[in-house]
Amino acid sequence: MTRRLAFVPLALALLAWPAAQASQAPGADAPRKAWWKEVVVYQIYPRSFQDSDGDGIGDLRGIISRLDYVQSLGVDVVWLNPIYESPNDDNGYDISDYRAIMRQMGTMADFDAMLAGMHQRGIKLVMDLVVNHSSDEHAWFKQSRASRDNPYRDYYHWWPAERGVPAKRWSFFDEEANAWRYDATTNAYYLHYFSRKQPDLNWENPKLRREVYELMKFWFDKGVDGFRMDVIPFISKDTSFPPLPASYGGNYVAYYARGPHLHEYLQEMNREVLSRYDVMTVGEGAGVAIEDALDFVDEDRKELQTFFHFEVADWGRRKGDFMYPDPDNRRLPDLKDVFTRWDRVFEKKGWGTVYLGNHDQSRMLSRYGNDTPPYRVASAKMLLTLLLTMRATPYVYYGDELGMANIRFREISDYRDLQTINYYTRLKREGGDVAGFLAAQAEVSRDNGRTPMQWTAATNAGFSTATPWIRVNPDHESVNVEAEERAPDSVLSYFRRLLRLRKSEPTLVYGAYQLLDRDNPEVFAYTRSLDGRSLLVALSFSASGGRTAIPAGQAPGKVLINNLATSPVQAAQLELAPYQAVVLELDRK
Ligand code: TEU
Repeated sequence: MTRRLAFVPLALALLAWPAAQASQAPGADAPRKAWWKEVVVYQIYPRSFQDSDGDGIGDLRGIISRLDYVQSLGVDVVWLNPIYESPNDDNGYDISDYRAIMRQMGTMADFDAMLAGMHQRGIKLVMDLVVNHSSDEHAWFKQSRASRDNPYRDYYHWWPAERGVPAKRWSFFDEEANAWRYDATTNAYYLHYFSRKQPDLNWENPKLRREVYELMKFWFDKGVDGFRMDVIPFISKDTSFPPLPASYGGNYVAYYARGPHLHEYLQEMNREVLSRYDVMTVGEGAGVAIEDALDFVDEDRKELQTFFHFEVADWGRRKGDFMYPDPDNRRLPDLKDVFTRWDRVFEKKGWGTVYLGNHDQSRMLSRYGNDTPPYRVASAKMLLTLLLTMRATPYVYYGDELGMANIRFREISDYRDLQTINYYTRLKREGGDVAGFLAAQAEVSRDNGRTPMQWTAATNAGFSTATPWIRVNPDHESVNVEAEERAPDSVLSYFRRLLRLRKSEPTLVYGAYQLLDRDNPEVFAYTRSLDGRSLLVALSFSASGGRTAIPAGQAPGKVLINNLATSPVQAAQLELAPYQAVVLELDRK
């Protein structure tokens, strides 16, 4: 199946044009309609979803065997983290061959079968595009490092050592937090924003950009439906590598996200590749300031469709060091402000995304909800309600539909993630507080979000017949698909109902968002309105429930969904039980 728009005959395209215009949402200011605004995306971390060949690592045949389950959720799109050939320094985010499947994941034939199986079920596939950097084991880098006059030398960023030590660049994963690595073969330093095994590709070289566009076409021509673009704002660099400008106040990530030719390259990518296919794009907007956000997704600029911002992910974590939680940065009104300010950005142009968990975050339930026994089910349902009632494309992370929680490792030997391990190594060498760091990571490490999918109460949770690559959460004995399928009041059953509600209510997709009761420390309440229809969403973020008023001039109408059996409606106000979530119609008085 090829969806190259260039192949659509002109007459057909002209016929389709007025229809596309007619389907626009009414009202000059309402967002334009598009299929990728209406979908719900389910993210699968392939290493941890289902192992089929007994090596303890999830794989493509495993995913194929679970496609009926994915379809039963009602989701429209699967986003799959990288499955390309990789030495797995960073679990596939270090790619050594962009056109091959990682051996542990299976073969290209398995991939083709998986994609066909998804399409048969009406599910689209979004792949991960990791092109800010490659693996140091990629053939390009092997060539590049071999000699200074190698034709691939300029595929990466090199700083000749005779010019002295290059200006500091901070690295996310390096054992010394240093993004320059000296390589003796050619007496030069290479740049790596991530690990030493993830050298940054040189986008200032047009040959490299052409290679990227060709590999994107390779996957689109296979029928892939879109890309999630890893740290895409980092691609362009000032290759004079000056010291960090003082105006950044030490914030390297913000600097990385503002390279001199970034938008030029995104427009080129759109022209050369994206505009030729009917696909979806979501950039990982690491480091992007809110005032720069629209530049990436304004339709008129022809760059990307959407991106992930980091302000919800940063809430609850220490400013300036996301490896630590921060109890003083957990006020509900601040979280509401994040949602409200980002909704405003895309009010007239562009479009947003919403996520509460992914493979780089600890579990949604443990971070924003309450995973203690009396509240875990209600708060997991409440958070899913938030996800599916925002004006933005929702991304649901595997296992969050069950209420999976943080595993909270105690020992450094339990961890598999280089981010935690390398930070620990540095702290230990510097004589830092490693016990404090381990306590922090138990709450916020990425490995919390990477434990195996919980299918059953059996050994290894039905994920694998072998010892899994990372430990299974012991709570799988009660939190698992099999048990939740049987229980009508489970998180899973609620999620399916909620998803049907989202899909049947255009108001939840396109309706204007209005925050209510901003200073309420317990309840997050807002309305969504479209074409005279108004819905009220009220969410308790508190173990003591909370109350909020029905907006003046309105009366509570039909309750569309409620995560608890008790009704919160009390005349002119809602009295919410702990972690209660409700969506109801508002009638004009
Ligand atoms: O993440 C980039 C990124 O900004 C993360 O390092 C994030 O800040 C951090 O993990 C929060 O805990 C992307 C991928 O999503 C991540 O999995 C990769 O490790 C990274 O790029 C390098 O490719």
